[in-house]
Amino acid sequence: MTDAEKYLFDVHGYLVIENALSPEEVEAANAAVDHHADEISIRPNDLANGSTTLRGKTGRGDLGGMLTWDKPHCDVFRQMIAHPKLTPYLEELLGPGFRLEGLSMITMDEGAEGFWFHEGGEPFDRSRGFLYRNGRMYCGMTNFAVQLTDVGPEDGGFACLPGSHKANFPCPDDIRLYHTYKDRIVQIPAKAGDAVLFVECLMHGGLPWVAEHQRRSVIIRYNSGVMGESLMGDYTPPPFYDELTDAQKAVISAPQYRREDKGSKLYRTQ
Ligand SMILES: O=C(O)CCC(=O)C(=O)O
Repeated sequence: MTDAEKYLFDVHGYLVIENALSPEEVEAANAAVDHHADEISIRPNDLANGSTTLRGKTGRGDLGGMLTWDKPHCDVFRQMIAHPKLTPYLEELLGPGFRLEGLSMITMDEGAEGFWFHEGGEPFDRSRGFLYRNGRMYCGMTNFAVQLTDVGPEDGGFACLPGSHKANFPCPDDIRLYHTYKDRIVQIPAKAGDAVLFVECLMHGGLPWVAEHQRRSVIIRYNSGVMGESLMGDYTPPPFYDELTDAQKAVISAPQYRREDKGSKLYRTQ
């Protein structure tokens, strides 16, 4: 992560990583989604949560299970979970031993509703926080929205209030519902293959999708190795675990403590 990227992520709570996927990876992911298009489940048009400015004609689409799809369709999604263009950001923000907490996809067709603005720095959430301490950032849940289709500046889709990951006061509901101070909310344009990195405690949501082409964003969630939000009961590796590379296995792990370099040789003798 460059100094400029650290500065921008600290100030805004998000960053656009251009060309995270190659054109071949984007093509493979879109072909896989096309093949599984009948599995996209259209939500019941309720994410606007009563907002008159976020409502749409239809619900957005959700798709999951990509890591378990038959080959070759699963391959590019398995590459994404430990992608060399993306893991350096996770190492910086989550530290060694970061864990995958989920991979799913959002689709939006023209007229699909937006998503009310949720999360934000207040109240502080142990699993979804953001801290700066002793020269580095410490994040809780941290996500990539990997774009499989272009997102133009007026298209809609992922939007946020930059800097809200550091909020100290509760956000008023009329701002969350996009009824007031709309000019403070930023919709993030990106090209197919770009990844929007954002910390979950950034207040974020979605604007209604107005473009003619389908929005396709792969949402990949991680947390530090000690957090286990998406884990219930005993940890069981997924059935496809043995098919993964070592780097991919490393992110599919039970919560664990990995001691970071604490600077003193005394720690290394224990
Ligand atoms: O990208 C969007 O439409 C909203 C995503 C979102 O709210 C989330 O990932 O929590």
